[in-house]
Amino acid sequence: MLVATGSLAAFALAGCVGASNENEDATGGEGFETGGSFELPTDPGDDDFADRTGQDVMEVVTIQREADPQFLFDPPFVRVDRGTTVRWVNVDGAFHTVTATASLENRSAADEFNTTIASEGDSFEWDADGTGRQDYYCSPHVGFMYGSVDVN
Ligand SMILES: [Cu+2]
Repeated sequence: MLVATGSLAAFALAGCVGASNENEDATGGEGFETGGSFELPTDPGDDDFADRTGQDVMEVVTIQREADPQFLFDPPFVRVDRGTTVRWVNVDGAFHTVTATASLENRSAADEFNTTIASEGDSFEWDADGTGRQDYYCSPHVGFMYGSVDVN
């Protein structure tokens, strides 16, 4: 079993687990353990991005954990093709937002999008029309719940 103990190491391991089923599962999940504390990087490298290229629609789900971070976007960092529709889905029932930011290190609302996915089943779709990275975060959980879409 995967035991998440480190910070970046745990994140990398979780990513590997997800890799085995990403072809059949367009709905995001990287297979994060609910236990084991770690911290998401605010400067993710290429290897931190889950490859979701070749999909018309891909989903990022919200998950609640028993350890830090308490809430996550899953997968937090995702690479898609230009033209992909990214759909954030609230599956844990907690109040979240999907808020664009110009920087993961200094998270503050930017113009691109800022919406609430307030309860279970709520979703938000964004068409990745441009290229480059679009960083975002959740306002109520700004300290640890964030992610990035890298559009190729
Ligand atoms: Cu949140």
